[in-house]
Amino acid sequence: MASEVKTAEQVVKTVCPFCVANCGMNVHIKDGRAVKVEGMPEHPINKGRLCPKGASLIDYVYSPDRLAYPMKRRNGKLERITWEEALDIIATRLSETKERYGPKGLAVCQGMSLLMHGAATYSFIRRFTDVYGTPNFFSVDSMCFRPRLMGYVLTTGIRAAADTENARYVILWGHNPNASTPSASWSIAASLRKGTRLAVIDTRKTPLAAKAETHLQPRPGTDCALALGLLHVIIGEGLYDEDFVPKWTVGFDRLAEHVKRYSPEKVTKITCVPADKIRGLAWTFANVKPACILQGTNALDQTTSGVQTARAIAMLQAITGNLDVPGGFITPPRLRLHNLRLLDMMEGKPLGIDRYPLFYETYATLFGEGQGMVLPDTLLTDKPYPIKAMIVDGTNPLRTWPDSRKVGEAFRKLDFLVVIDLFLNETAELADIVLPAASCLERVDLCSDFYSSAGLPYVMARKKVLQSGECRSDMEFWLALAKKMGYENYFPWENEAAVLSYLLEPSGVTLKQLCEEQPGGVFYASMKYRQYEQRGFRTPSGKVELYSETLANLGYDPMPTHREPFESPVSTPELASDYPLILTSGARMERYLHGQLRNLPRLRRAAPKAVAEIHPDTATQYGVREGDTVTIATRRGSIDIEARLSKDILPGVVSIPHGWAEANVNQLTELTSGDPISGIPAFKSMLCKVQKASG
Ligand SMILES: Nc1nc2c(c(=O)[nH]1)N[C@H]1C(S)=C(S)[C@@H](COP(=O)(O)OP(=O)(O)OC[C@H]3O[C@@H](n4cnc5c(=O)[nH]c(N)nc54)[C@H](O)[C@@H]3O)O[C@H]1N2
Ligand SMILES: Nc1nc2c(c(=O)[nH]1)N[C@H]1C(S)=C(S)[C@@H](COP(=O)(O)OP(=O)(O)OC[C@H]3O[C@@H](n4cnc5c(=O)[nH]c(N)nc54)[C@H](O)[C@@H]3O)O[C@H]1N2
Ligand code: SF4
Ligand SMILES: [Mo]
Repeated sequence: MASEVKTAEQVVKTVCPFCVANCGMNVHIKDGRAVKVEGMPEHPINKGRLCPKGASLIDYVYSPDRLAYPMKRRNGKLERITWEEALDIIATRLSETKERYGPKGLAVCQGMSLLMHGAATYSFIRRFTDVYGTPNFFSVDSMCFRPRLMGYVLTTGIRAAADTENARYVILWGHNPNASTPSASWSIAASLRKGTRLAVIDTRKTPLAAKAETHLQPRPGTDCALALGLLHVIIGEGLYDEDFVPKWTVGFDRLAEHVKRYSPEKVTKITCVPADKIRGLAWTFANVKPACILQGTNALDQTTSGVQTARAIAMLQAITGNLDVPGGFITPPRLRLHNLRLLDMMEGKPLGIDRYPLFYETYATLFGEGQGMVLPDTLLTDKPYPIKAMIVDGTNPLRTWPDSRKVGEAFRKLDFLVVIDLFLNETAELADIVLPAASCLERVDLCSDFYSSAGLPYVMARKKVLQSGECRSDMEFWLALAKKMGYENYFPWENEAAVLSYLLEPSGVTLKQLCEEQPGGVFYASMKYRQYEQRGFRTPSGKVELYSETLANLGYDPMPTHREPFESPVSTPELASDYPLILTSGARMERYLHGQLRNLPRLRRAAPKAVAEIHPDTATQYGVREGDTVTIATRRGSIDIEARLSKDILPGVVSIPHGWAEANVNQLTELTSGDPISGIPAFKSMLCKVQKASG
């Protein structure tokens, strides 16, 4: 019998790329192939577990439809070219664009996956846009969690986070971690077993709502009113922290006056939540300490009151004395990295900032990007100036941005479009140049913003263990392009590892440590509490700003005020007679990441189709039965989708997940419909109608 030659299996520690939880993984490599993936038992976030997405990493990395080499469009068809040719073409076209239209004629769009590369790739791309001179950089922040950050910073000066692990009482507000951050749902379930008390505020009965002691089900887009109702009870009944409030807040009297208008009975009329539930929640939240509110990553942001709702949620925690205490609303330390930005080289401000100035910068927090939701109009009209070239990195605007039809029309007008991705998505189908991106096992990068609910001060590196076709990491692409453009002076690094080593210098952690000595990760700081006692809050007044002079000066409401959604039975009653139902979109599905992962059979089998969730009473009203194909229409367009009847959703509301090519809910959504302060689209509250599809 021939003896088998066995090579030892190597186990590499890395970080899952599929959601903000950043779970640790052990990937087994044998004969140059990744053969198995498991959760890393000693990892502080997932403690050995993986959700179905993470467990599918090997299928993802080896999926047969991955891009393997650069391509160029010739006579409408994509043809293989070399990296050298691709970089030459891009460099030439970018130089021509700059000559003809100035640096602003180039826009760069970055997706959610790139955020999961950690801070390094992001700031590296920004260095490129700075040196080129274009301010027109847009990320998914234009649609995602930015209102929450802006609201927290406007109120407390910090990007606070909820410390659910140490809290005795937790409110989950517009958040279903079982789908969107499974590892957070595991830790909340563990806390419940230890006696933590839980309330859930969600339009649907989520798995944790079923376990919570109270579940409030507001009409979509009315959470700001609900928060004001809670403040009404807490202030009216004197349940606030009498030491903290006078010492550390400004505008308390004005807030007390303001919330008098939001009695529980009045709030019931707006939100559909019974008044006794509002009183009960306010009372418990104010009395059980420490307590915190874990706000979903975007559900409340994607409404007309995004920033103001986040402000009210910050205030609830501040006035009850839960700010910056263990188990409360805390400030996670951040990894200190070199700043790669060269802001002086950027020409002017990005698009959208004249309309949404705080989106660019809120106090000392420089977000520094444009509001991408105005970009399609600019592409279509050349106003205020032409943007003719675009590089799209790790995002698929034709599926994930609102009003897909208009976005497609706008992108087709570009003179030159480059897409770098792992797959040929709809946006890549329009591109002049398509580049193959490396997966997380084919690149080195840093992961530092660990999403335990409170943001763990932990850093871990991903290691390059495979090479797939001619794929290159995003950072390698931008580095090669910078060199091709003649920017060596600003990009002196030889490769990714050199960039990362440089970036890490101020952190006290080295790349060698993360790759070789402590590949499972390093705690880089310890948590600190009540930091405001030394230096005050980083707001203009140095205190928690219940009343915001900054907002008042810009013409916004200085205190959180409920604004009806841009379309609702209350704000647009005539429209509601034609479109009588409320549509909320984008509740996460555990198996998929936005538009991704549906190509993996092991994930697809259990969730093969897009479905719209509708309450049985509402379905009966429209003659719809379980499994029927229905046409759902808004003013923007219509899609056909299967109906799933569920008592878990509020009657009169339809919930459709995003990311499905064959039933793209973004044919129904609108670009500039949402929050007047941040410009985030109102994905979570629109008007729609439902009928059984013909044929
Ligand atoms: N599996 C998976 N995980 C993901 C993602 C993914 O695509 N797939 N995407 C990642 C990204 S980028 C993000 S931003 C996060 C999003 O994360 P979250 O915003 O936390 O999204 P969900 O966990 O789906 O929770 C949203 C909940 O809000 C409820 N809801 C909808 N409208 C309203 C409303 O008006 N008021 C209230 N109170 N509730 C409402 C929905 O029913 C849903 O249960 O998820 C991240 N994680
Ligand atoms: N209606 C509705 N629409 C929504 C939302 C909603 O709730 N409702 N949510 C919005 C939110 S919060 C977000 S964050 C956006 C997300 O929007 P996108 O970021 O556009 O979402 P994805 O579908 O994940 O697209 C990412 C693309 O990046 C590619 N990719 C993955 N990893 C890498 C990588 O390492 N490098 C490169 N170059 N490419 C990579 C994937 O193959 C995919 O084609 O969607 C938004 N759209
Ligand atoms: S919870 Fe998120 S990070 Fe963890 S395995 Fe699942 S997708 Fe990956
Ligand atoms: Mo997001």
